[in-house]
Amino acid sequence: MDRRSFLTLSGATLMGAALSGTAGVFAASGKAPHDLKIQTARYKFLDGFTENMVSLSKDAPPPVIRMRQGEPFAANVTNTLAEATAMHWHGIRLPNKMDGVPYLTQWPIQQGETWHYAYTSKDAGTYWYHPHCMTMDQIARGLTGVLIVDERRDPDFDAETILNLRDFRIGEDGQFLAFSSPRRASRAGTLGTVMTANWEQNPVYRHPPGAIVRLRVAATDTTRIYRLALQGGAGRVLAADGHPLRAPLSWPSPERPIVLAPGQRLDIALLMPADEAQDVVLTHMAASGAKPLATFRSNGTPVKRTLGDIPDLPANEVPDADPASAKIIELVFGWSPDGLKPNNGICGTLGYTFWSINRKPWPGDAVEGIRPVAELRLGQSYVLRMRNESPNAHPIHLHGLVFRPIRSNKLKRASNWTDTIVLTKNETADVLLVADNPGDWAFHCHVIEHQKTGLAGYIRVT
Ligand SMILES: [Cu+2]
Repeated sequence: MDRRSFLTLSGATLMGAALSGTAGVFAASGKAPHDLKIQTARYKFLDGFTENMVSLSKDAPPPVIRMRQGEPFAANVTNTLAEATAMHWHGIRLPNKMDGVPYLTQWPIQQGETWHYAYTSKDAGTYWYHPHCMTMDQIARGLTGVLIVDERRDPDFDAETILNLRDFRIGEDGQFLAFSSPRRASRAGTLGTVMTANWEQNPVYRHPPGAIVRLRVAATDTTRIYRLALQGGAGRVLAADGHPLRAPLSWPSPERPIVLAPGQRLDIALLMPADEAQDVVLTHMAASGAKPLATFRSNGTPVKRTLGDIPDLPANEVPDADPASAKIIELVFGWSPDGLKPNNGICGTLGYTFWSINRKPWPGDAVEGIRPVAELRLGQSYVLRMRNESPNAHPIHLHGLVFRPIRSNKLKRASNWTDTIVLTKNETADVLLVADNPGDWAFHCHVIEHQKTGLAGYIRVT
């Protein structure tokens, strides 16, 4: 691989985060950078250890990373794996060169190399981080963590539980099964075999009776689209995909679960039962029945709170678009033309394409001359008219910008800011945004098998 040959790939500037000796990047940051070392790990899900996992330590899930709204954050990401990687900070509206997308915003981080990331999040909320190179393998093997941007002033909750929801695809011997197959990649994707929250099966978290708990839930699985319900508690949904709600969402009940697709997050205020030893259970409402994901048990000295004590979260400062002047851009998600083989770059390929945006499958990483699927003018308002012409659901994720749905031919959607919208079968949804962040922004399905078999592209803002 000749790195220099990719210099012409896009208009993105590949400066600012060089491979070594970039102390200057941290000049604006008063704090020491986090040292994140991507490494192989092992963990006990079943009887024995599952080997060949990927995390940031040798025997634990990737940690929750916290930063404060409006304050600089920096991380040194070191790759100790024998394959390339790159780190993406999902949902954060950051400078393009910090976005962690190989060939679009940076070089892949090769074995033994360190990449420096530094940015300041203007938004508070619940986000997550994951690799954007060798994505199928490294996410399936464990490398997904929750990223929290705390509000400038801490809201008044009694407690907090952070849940990283995901599956692992392991066999009875505790070792990984194949993460993908062509048959499933061309349909809904390959599901895992063990459902976890924070790498545990139905962990129990204890909170005082009557306490108001902030639940932060992130769906970081490669494939599973959760239908979440809380059984036995009361409360209010506060935020979706990092952003406090503009339009209310109903309480996630077994009758009306909330869909949470790969990449999406929810912040929920849960009022614990007033009595001791009562359980509230977060469940996935699968077609085959309710699957418990995590349990919240009232335990300890009671806190006598009511629903009226739930604090409101301050809105993030997202510029609202002007629907009257918004230009419409049409995007179609569907099958790919036959016979196209993706380029086998160092960031991984499944070897075939099934999916496309506007009939063009992503031709593989490190291909020169790939055009953006849309070119937006900085500061201009747009409607992205997104049409899913397939029978499968696609959580479509846009980096660097947020948008809100304003119309759908199938669903009544709350018009909340998001970075990931789940398009259902044959749905056409209009979303509104202001192109307020310059750069080349990755735009793809977050079912990783769909992303890696063609359902990917990028949107250019200049
Ligand atoms: Cu998809």
